[in-house]
Parts: sequence; C-alpha cells; structure tokens
Amino acid sequence: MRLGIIGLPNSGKTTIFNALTGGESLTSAATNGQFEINTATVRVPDLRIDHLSDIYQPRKTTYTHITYVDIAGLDEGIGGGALPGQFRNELAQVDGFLHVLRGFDDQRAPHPCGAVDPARDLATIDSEFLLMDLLSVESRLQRIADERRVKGKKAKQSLTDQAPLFKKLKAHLESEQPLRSLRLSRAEDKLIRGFGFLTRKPVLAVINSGDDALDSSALSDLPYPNAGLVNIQGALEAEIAQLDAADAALFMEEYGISELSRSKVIRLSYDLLGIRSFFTVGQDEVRAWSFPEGATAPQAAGVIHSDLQRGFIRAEVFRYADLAELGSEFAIKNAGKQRLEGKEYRVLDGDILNIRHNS
Ligand SMILES: Nc1nc2c(ncn2[C@@H]2O[C@H](COP(=O)(O)OP(=O)(O)OP(=O)(O)O)[C@@H](O)[C@H]2O)c(=O)[nH]1
Ligand SMILES: [Mg+2]
Repeated sequence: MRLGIIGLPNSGKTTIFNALTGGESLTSAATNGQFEINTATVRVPDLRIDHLSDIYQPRKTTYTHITYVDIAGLDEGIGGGALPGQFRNELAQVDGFLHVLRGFDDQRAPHPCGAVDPARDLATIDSEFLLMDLLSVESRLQRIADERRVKGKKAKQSLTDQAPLFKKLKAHLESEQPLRSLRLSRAEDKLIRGFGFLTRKPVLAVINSGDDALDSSALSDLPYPNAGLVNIQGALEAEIAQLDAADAALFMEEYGISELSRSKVIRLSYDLLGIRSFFTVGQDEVRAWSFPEGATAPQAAGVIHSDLQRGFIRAEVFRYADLAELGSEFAIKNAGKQRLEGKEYRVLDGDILNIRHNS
C-alpha cells in the first residue's frame, strides 16, 4: 500500500515525510535524472499487536506496513500538462494521498503565494488534479471517437462501449466534482481503476502547523467532506523522529507533548485506504496481516501464503476483543468464543485466525 505525500512547494512535504518515516524507515531514493522521489516503508502502530505480544511472548512480532512516497514538483499550473511524466506516473500509481497543507509562517522559507491559507492551498491542488483527470477523460473520449471514425462498423466494441461511462466522468468533472464522489457500479469502478484518476483516490489532509499546535477549530474550517484531517507540528516531529526512544521521551516531556501526531497520521493513512487487519498468534510469531475489507477466509489465508488459500479447509477464529477481555486462549475456548468458519466466512478487522489446510 502506497500513499503519496503531496502539497505545494515549501508546504513541508519532506519534513512530514521525515517525521513519519524517520528512524525506522527503509528509505530508498529513486533518482531519475533531475527528479528524486523518496520512498520509505514504515510499520503501522497497533496497540492490539503490542498487547498480543505481551500475552504470547513470541520470538518475533510483526506489524503491517505502509509506504510513503514524497512527491515533489506539484504547483499551480501543473493541471495543464506541465507536470513531468515521472511525477505523473507516481501520482497515478499510489493508492491515496496525504495532502500536506502549510499552516506555519516562516520568513526564512516563504509561502509561494505569500500568505498562509490552508483552505486555498487545498483547493489549488484539488483543482489541478481535477484538470488532469479531465484531460485524461477527454483524451479517452477522443480515442473512442477516432476508433469509430476510422474503423466504422469494425470499431473495437470493448472500447466504444466505454463512451457512456467516460461521458459520465466528464460531466462530473466539469461540474467541478472529484471522481471519488461519483457513484459507480463495481464493473465501472474496475474498468477505470487502471487509469489511476487522481480525484478518485482517497485523501488525508494534514496541516503542518509548524511550531504552534493548532487548536482543532482551525481544522474544521476546511470545506472537505471526503478527507480525514489531522494536525502535525512538522519540524518538531521530524526532529523527534531522528532520536532514539529514550531521548525522544525526554524531548517530548520537555516540550509537553504527550503523543506524537505521527502515530495518528499513520493509523489514519491505513484506515483511509480501507485496509483491515487480522492476526496470527503463537510462540513463534505474533503478526498482523492486512486484507481488503470484505475478504473471505480463503482470501485472507492467501495473504499469508497462496498454499493456504489453495488448500483451505476451515479457519479457527476468535476475536481480539474477546481475548483482551478474557485474558487467554484457554478462557476463550471455555467460554465458547472460538468458532470454526468455512469458505464463505468474511473476515473482520481484529479476527485472530488459525487456518486449517491441506498441504
Ligand atoms: N518553522 C517551521 N518551518 C518548517 C516546518 N516544516 C517545514 N519547515 C520549513 O519549510 C521549508 C520547506 O520544508 P520542506 O519540508 O522542504 O517542504 P517541501 O514541501 O518538501 O518543499 P519542496 O519539496 O521544495 O516542494 C523548509 O525550510 C523547512 O525548514 C515547521 O514545522 N516549522
Ligand atoms: Mg520536498
């Protein structure tokens, strides 16, 4: 799962990237000529895994992960086609966006538009993205029209059949609505997925409030129904992310910070993408696995290993919440809280699974 960090120049994207990924990240910088795109994978904090690890004392504890991509190069005017292809590809390929909005004022790094105004900045990139999607939709419609014109009755039907859908997308974009607010059938959604439309992707808006913690009322001013919103003191958290755990704790105490926004942002990123977690437990390993909402037990087993999906017989299932309440697997079984589920079972977030399978 990949989230692209976007925002205007000097909004603090790289700072937030460092705050989220510093310390534990597996950083790789892909450089292609003049463009550098930073990518890092971080683990998703999960108190349930910490707790399971306390209970089972496994040799190994494994969390789920999420990848952040720091995508520079976005500015007013890119919607007209000015964005280099490398960045456009990155944008199309990520699963969602973390939109960094500048909330801090600092003369050493002036805001490109002069004054600080998060709502305006949000609208700026939103409308550039809208324009980019509109261009893609129009070029698809053009292609369909060309196909009809050139090939007449021999036109490829799988292509010409797309016309009504793309006209619908066009009308929606022309009314200045992002594609994520357009209701589509499952088949339609699948068909357009490969296009990587930017306004179809989910967005988490993050205000980099700089050195002052914003009060939350400042956040509610943003007219943005489809996005989560969170506030982070970018520079400060980026600095803390460089420290080891003991120093970080001292630092936080000194500045009166009880909890880092970092954890919250990572968790929200995970929720944003609609990912759910199930767990496997034992003395060898306690592990979180991510699966898409609605997955069946064999599909979830397939996340662990394709052999488990192929040879799936049944899943032994109990709930993390029940374990947390009852304290042990023994108590879970005594209370009749462990179930045997078959191929139709839809796995839920927080399920603890043991897959029975033919090997
Ligand atoms: N005072 C203050 N300055 C910050 C904060 N976060 C970032 N900055 C400064 O703002 C400038 C831009 O930060 P970056 O993180 O490089 O911003 P960016 O969005 O990655 O910039 P580009 O990649 O050039 O578009 C730098 O000079 C940072 O030091 C903050 O929380 N407080
Ligand atoms: Mg940067």
